[in-house]
Amino acid sequence: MKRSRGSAAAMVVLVGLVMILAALGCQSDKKKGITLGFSQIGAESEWRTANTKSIEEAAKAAGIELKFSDAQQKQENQIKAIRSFIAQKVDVIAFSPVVETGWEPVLREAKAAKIPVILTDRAVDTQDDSLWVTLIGSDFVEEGRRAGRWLVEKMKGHEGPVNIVELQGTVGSAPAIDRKKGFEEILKDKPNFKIIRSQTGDFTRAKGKEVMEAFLKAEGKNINVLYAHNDDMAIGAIQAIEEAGLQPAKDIVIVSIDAVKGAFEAMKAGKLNVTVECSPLLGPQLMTAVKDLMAGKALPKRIVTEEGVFPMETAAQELPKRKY
Ligand code: GYE
Repeated sequence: MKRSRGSAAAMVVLVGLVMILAALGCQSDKKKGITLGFSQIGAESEWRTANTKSIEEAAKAAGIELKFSDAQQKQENQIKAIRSFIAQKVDVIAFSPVVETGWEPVLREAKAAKIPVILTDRAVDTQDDSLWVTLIGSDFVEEGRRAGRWLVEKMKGHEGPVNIVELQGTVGSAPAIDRKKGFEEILKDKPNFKIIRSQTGDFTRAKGKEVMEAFLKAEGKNINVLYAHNDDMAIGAIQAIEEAGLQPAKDIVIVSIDAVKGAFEAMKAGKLNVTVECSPLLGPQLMTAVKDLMAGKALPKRIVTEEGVFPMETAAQELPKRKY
């Protein structure tokens, strides 16, 4: 009797021990997993939705827990999302900043909490570069130059002025600032090329159409070229051009950036002249960077995506190969 009571007590202790060990094991398993907080800009374009998909799929494939937040193109929402990631103590924060300025306070909060921050797609304008680890994305100035170089070639032999209207991306965003800069850099010593009107279409089809309507109303047949900072705005503008009784890609040469499927379809239909590639498929590179960071590896300050230029003639051949 005595003995069996003793062994029952030992059993209880043993079971207790096993339970404690299991709980500890569970905790350390949890610790092993990486949590990434990602603040996305919104869903303003075909590019952006492809970018979101790439990040979600790559996180899954890498076994990284993703906390995803959509800011609906508002900086204040991105700041809120970053603060909530800090409160949740995620391992790494990544975000695609809608505009370049205004990030220092929240980035300092992340730094104080010792949470590393990776920028994807767009740059920030901060005095202190130690507030972020690396920027993964395209060289937007070079994309603007590529658009400009293609246009100069295309207009060779054109007599008289080349009047350009420009649909800019979101005001204050890195791609809008840089794509304008690169394009103007190529045209600055070509006096016959003139940007006669330039306005933002906020990277959306609806705004692209609306602003192009205004351009057409003001300038009519005076317009030789449309330079759109992304394909969605170009596609919206094509509608406006057709509704005004003009032929897109013939009466008005159209140059845009991104190289999303919609642009290849427009080129195949003979309505868009060229698109400069900007890849949204940043997910795999981001997950590699997150893992490297957690493994204590040093990352380069800049990770640049490789991209090309696709004129109309290549559309039929390229379209089936496009992944976004
Ligand atoms: O070109 C545009 C999107 O930041 C590169 O944002 C990105 C841009 C892209 O809305 O379509």
